Formats: sequence, structure tokens, C-alpha cells
Amino acid sequence: GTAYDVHAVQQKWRQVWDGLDAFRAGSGPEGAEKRYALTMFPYPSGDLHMGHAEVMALHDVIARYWWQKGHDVLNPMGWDSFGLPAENAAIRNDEHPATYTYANIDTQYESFRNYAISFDWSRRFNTSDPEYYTWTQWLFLKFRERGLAYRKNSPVNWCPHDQTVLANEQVVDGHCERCGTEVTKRELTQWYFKITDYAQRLLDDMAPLEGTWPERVLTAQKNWIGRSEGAHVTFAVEGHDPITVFTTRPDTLYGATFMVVAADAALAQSLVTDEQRPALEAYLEQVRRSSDIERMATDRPKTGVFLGVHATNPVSGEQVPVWAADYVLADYGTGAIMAVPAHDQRDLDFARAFDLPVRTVVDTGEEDPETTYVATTGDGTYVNSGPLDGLSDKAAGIRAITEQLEADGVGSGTVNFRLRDWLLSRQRYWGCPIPIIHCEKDGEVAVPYDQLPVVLPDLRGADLKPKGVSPLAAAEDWVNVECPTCGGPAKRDSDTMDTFVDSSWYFLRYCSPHFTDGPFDEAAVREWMPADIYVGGVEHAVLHLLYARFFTKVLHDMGMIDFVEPFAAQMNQGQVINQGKKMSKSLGNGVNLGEQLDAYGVDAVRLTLVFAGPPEDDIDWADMSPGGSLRFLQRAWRLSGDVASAPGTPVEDGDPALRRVTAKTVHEADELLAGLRFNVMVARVMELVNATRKAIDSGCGPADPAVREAVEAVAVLLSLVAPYTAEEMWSRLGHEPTVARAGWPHVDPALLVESSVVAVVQVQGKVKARLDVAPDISAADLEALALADPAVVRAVEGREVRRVIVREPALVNVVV
Ligand code: ANZ
Repeated sequence: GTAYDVHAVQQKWRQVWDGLDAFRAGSGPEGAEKRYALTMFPYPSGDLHMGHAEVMALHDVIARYWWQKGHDVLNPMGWDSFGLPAENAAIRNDEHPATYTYANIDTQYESFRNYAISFDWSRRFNTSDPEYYTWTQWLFLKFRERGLAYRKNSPVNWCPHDQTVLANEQVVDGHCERCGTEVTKRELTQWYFKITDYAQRLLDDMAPLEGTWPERVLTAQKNWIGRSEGAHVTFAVEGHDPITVFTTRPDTLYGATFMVVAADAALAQSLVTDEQRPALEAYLEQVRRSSDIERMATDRPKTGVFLGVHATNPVSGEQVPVWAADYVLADYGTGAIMAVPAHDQRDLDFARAFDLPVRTVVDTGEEDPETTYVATTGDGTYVNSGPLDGLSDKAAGIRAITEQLEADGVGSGTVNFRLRDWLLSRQRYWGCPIPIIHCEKDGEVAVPYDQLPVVLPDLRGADLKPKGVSPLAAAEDWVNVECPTCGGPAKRDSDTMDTFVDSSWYFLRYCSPHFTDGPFDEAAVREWMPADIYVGGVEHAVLHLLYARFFTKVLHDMGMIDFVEPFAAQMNQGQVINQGKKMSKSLGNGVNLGEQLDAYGVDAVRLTLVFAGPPEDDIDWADMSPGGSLRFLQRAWRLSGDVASAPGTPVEDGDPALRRVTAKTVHEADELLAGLRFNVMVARVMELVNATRKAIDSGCGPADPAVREAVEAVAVLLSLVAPYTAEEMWSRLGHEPTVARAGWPHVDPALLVESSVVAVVQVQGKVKARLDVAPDISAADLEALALADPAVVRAVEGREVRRVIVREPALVNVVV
């Protein structure tokens, strides 16, 4: 027939494909190179949306390309299925979180199948399955044995709405990332992973990723780790322990005219005089109401309180007052600073607010900070700085002071990181239980390995309502156990793990998803890891990617894997937006994926998303034409119908011009795909389709073997983007399914050699002629041809040719 019925084609091939199992990892040709195409697994909230459709379409181009190139491909999928939305839905609907979770997983699975992503479904798992989380618990215990999981009491970010602790990363501008409620502080005993032990390695190991990871991701990680070189400097305080500060500018020590300690740190409490204590308490009340971000803001009026004590500057012996303020953070550096108002703007603002002295110690040639109220931060010559005076080399100044501090035993060079330990306790139900038992006699006791998994008790509905403590604490039968060590009465730890723990090792599990002797089979991981590409959203630039890198390094140190970075390359897709704006309920500009698929079919939607532009660019759906994509697919499909009736003759006899276009397209597609330039690849396929149509209609006709060759190439190239149409074309061309494993089209290198190139002839720098010449023309022949050209002869017009510059085969320049 002549009408292309997308939905019938989809239905037909889905059934056939179900029986083929064409994308099973390990089914590649003998000796094939192994490739691991990883994409971020989804959270099962509702059905797939346009964002999933985009990232999966882009990701699948890579996986399918690798299969066609003859590699053996691991392209797995699963679900990140613990988390709050399921728990909140369970409370709302008075049911178990698993009901919502697994129903959504079923829905998404069906959608993925329909969307025809080349996943190896035999490897699917969910992080909320006990078969998976038993190994999350195992890893937790192994980390703890290595001193990398510990508990401490500390002020934590608390979301009063979600009634849970939030990691620093989950606090955005002082508000809960999830619900937008203003975050407050609370004291709790929490579990932490000691990621700070790996700060330097997390930084160093990024070097080989330059070029294969997006620059913005590497930068975000570096900033998050936040390495600062500087020094610890100790100031003596009469009647107290000395105060140690962290400074990146020990060379400005002679300009330290006061000190500031974090108002909410224990240090402030221990230093404050009885006289000043009420003032400090009043100030603290005020501080507790503001977030870290607000407190660090440079443009905020400085507030603080004098603690009533003085400290001694270790190099000058000068007595300086000690203040408490909120612009110094309790959990950065040592929670105390030496204030150098002349050269640090925040210190200068503070000095101005409380009338504290300012002393310039670096003369930068700029105006005096004391009168301008602008701190000078540039390089200059040291003044008022004892032995440094006259020196104008900052590095030398820092070195000299640091050496002096070290010699006097009042300081030392040090490196400070912004990175904090990873708070992993959550007071919620739908997460991986922490496999620890608390016993009055034996303290913290690990659940014995042979008793894993610690399975969640069956709680639902109202049992899960936030109470400030984990719902698990109220599950009496579950929480009360015998101590594994003494047999006495004990309690299970009632917190669950941050879901980022679950997703920190899932990519390893895919290598051997059903392995029962450990989290993964080391031999299988050696075969597939590191993943050759990781495709996903840039919103994971810090958290998930940093945690996954941390886990990988620990597993390396445990001797379980032999690499230190999990993802060799990374690709971030842009967002799908609509009418210039992010899709949102409130704007009512959401585009429903299901409706698009119904209207245009899977292939047209996939093609539209891949063709829209470079993968990392946003896609405004309002500017897209899925209808146009569908019409293109119809044109491609019609070609296969034209060829179907044509008799087979050897391809060598085919139309040479079309054969060259086909060869060039396949060759270029290879380079474009390897460079992740999928949209340009699609454009080339469109051009090939047009060239083939032209050849059929105006030249060689459908029976020409060059036409068949072209249409077969179109089918294979299209199989990366529009698998249903490609399969239908392949079938009409007389081949068995599946086109997805047909193999990359053979290109005869002879066809890639250009038969002619254009040589430009200039006279006095002006273009006078364009000549079709052989690519291997000699300089002498080209010069002769150029000078004989009528247009060139006219331009020279009897003048004397003084010089002819020949750059064969492309350029001749005649000078008269
Ligand atoms: C004296 C000084 C003089 C400083 C100067 C800077 C410039 P980064 O680069 O971010 O590591 N600082 C140290 N601990 C702090 C805390 N807990 N809260 C707020 N500020 C803190 O910044 C290090 C600098 O930030 C340190 O160097 C300290 O101020 C301040 F001309 O010490 B500096």
C-alpha cells in the first residue's frame, strides 16, 4: 500500500522483537569490543514524560550505534525506587509505598518497551528490592569497618514540612529542595559517610576526565570539593584554650585587628565572659532564623557581638578583641577567623559596623581602605608587617610567615576543603534500613552479614505520617531485637539511608544483576566497567556523580575493582521546554508524551528530539515539528517500497553518483555519531533520502542496485533513531529482523575519493574563474589551465604576468 500506518507498524514489530531478545549483553560477535552505555535510571513517579523521552532517545542512538558497529553492548535499565514521593502517596492513599512504586514501575516499563529503547531487560532491578538493598546494607557495613561510616551528634538541616533531615546539597537558597519550605537547624545523632577522606582524590582523579566529561560538571565538582591552601594560625587567649583559625592569607597576619568566631559554635560559648553572655544569647536567637547562604552573603549588613575577651597575635604580640558573628560559619575551616579588614571586604564591613581598627599591610597602590571602605585584595608591597616589609611577592610572603609560624609552634601550612561528610540518615520509612542494632551494653552492633537483609516491616498509610522520628521507631515488633553480641534486649537503628546511597553503586550491579555472593561479580565488572558513557541530566553534576565516584574509590581500596573512576565519558542532555519556558503545572504548558506518541508515533517523536539540535541544548517543543518528522519517515519508507519490486543485480553496476552519496553519508555518519553530533547525522540521512528519491524519479529508476544500496543504508542509519520505520523498511527490502543488528553498512573507500574538486583562480586577488579539476592535478597543469581560461585571459588583458602562485588543487593566484 502507499499509506504508512505507524501504529500498525509499531504493534507488529513490538511483538516480533519481544521474541528476538536482540540486545542481550554478551550476545555480540566473537571477540567483540565491550561497550557499556549507561543512562541515569528513573525514579518511578508516574509515567515517562518528555524529559525521559529526550534523554532515552539520545542515549539509545549511542547504544544502537555501538551494536551496529559490531561491539558487544551492555545497555541496562532499572529503577531508583526508594524515596519520599512513594511514602507521601502511601500516606495520602492509605496504602503501602510499594503499591505506588511498583505500579509506576510497571507503567514505565511498558512505556519503555513501546518507546523501543534497546535495553537489556534481563538485567532490570529496583533499588527497593530486598535482593538489591541487602547489598546496599552489606556495603554500608563494609564502609563502617573501614571507618568510613560513623555517627555523630550535630546540628542538621531540618525540613519542618517533610519532617526530615536534609543534606546540605538538598537545601537550595535556605529552602527544602523538594517542598520549598524554609529549612531550620536541629540537633540529631546521624550517620555520615566520611567522603572528606577522599576529597583530594576526588579532585585529582578528575584530570583524565577533562575532555570527556562536560566542563560544567567538572567545574561544579571542583567548586563543591572547594580546596583552599592556607594555614592554621593559633592565637593565645588568657585563661582559655588558644583559638586556631584557618586563613588563605597568613601573609596578612600583621593586619589582623580582631578575631571572629562563629556565633553558633561551642567555641563562642566557652570564650564568652559572664558579662557578655546575655548579649550572645540574644544574638543567637536572631542568627538561628537565617540560613547559611544569607549569612555568607557579602552584601548583608554585618551583625555580631563582642565576647569580652582578647587574643594575642602570634607574630606581633598585639592584643586583639574576639567577636562572635554569623558571617563566620561553624562548620568551615576551624569556625574562627582572624579578621584582616584592610584586605577582606566582609571583615572591613564588620570593622565599619563596630568601629574596629583597620590596618593596611599590603600596599597595592590603591586608595586607603580605611577611607574608601573598599578592601584592597590585589598584589602589592608589604607594609606594617615586620620582617615582610618591602617584599612584593605574595607567594614568598605566605611562605615566609608560614615557616615562621611553624618554627614558633603557633601554626602550620594546611589545606582546607569545603566538602563536608555525607549525612546519610533519613527519618523516613521508604528507604534502605541501616543494618545496625543499638544495645545498652554493647553499644552500636553491626547486624551479622548472614542476617542481611534487614527487611522493612510492613507499614502503611497512617503508620508513615511524619513524627520527627523515623516511622520505623514505632514499629515495635521490628525495632525490638536481641543484641547479636550479648543476646540482651536491643533496638534496631530506625533511620533509613539517603536514596543517593542506593544510586551510588547500581551501575556496578548491572554487570551481574542476579549475583548472590556479593554486590557484584568482580569478573563481570572487569568486563564492562568503567561505563563508556553516562548519559543524564546536569542536575546531577554534584551530588549523585560525586557520591558514585566516592563509592568507586572505596571499592577500589577494598580491592573489589581495579579502576578509580566509574564513568569514562559523560553527556548531559538539555531540557525539553515549551513556548520558551520550563514545563510546569502552574503555567499549563506541559506537553504530554503519551499524546505526542498517539498523534505521531514513537519514531517521529524520537526523531524530532534527536534532530532538534546538539544534545546538550534545550528543546523548545513549540518550535518542533513532529508532523514534519513523520512525513520524512514516510518518504524514507516509500523508498523501500519502490525498491521491493526491483530485481537484484550486482551493486558495482549501480549509478556511481548515488553510490558516492551513500558512501559519503555512511562515512560521515560514523564520525558524527562518535562525536555525539546526532542531529547532524540525521540531517545527512535526510539528504541521502532526497538524493535517492531524485535518482529514482529522474535518473536510474528503482531497479538500479545503487538505489537498493542507498535505501539499505538509510534503514540501518535510521535504526538508531526510528527503529520501527527502519525495521519495516528492512523487511520490505526482503531482510529478516532485526535491522538493529544488521551491522554497519560497508563503505568502498574508492567511492570516498572525490572525482573532482573546484580550483579558484584569482587575478590581483579577485576571483575570476572556478575550474573543475582532478584532485591530484599537478601544479604545472593547473597553472596552464588557469592561464588558458577565457575569463582569466580577459582579466589579464595584455598586461605582463609577473607571478603565478599555485596551491594545487584548490587555488591559483595571478599577479600582473
Ligand atoms: C584572613 C584573610 C585575609 C582571609 C584576607 C582572606 C583574605 P576560602 O578561600 O573560601 O577557603 N574564613 C575562614 N574560615 C571561615 C569561616 N568558617 N567562615 C567564614 N569565613 C571563613 O576562604 C578562606 C578565607 O575565608 C580565610 O582566609 C578566612 O579569611 C575566611 F586578606 O583569613 B581569610
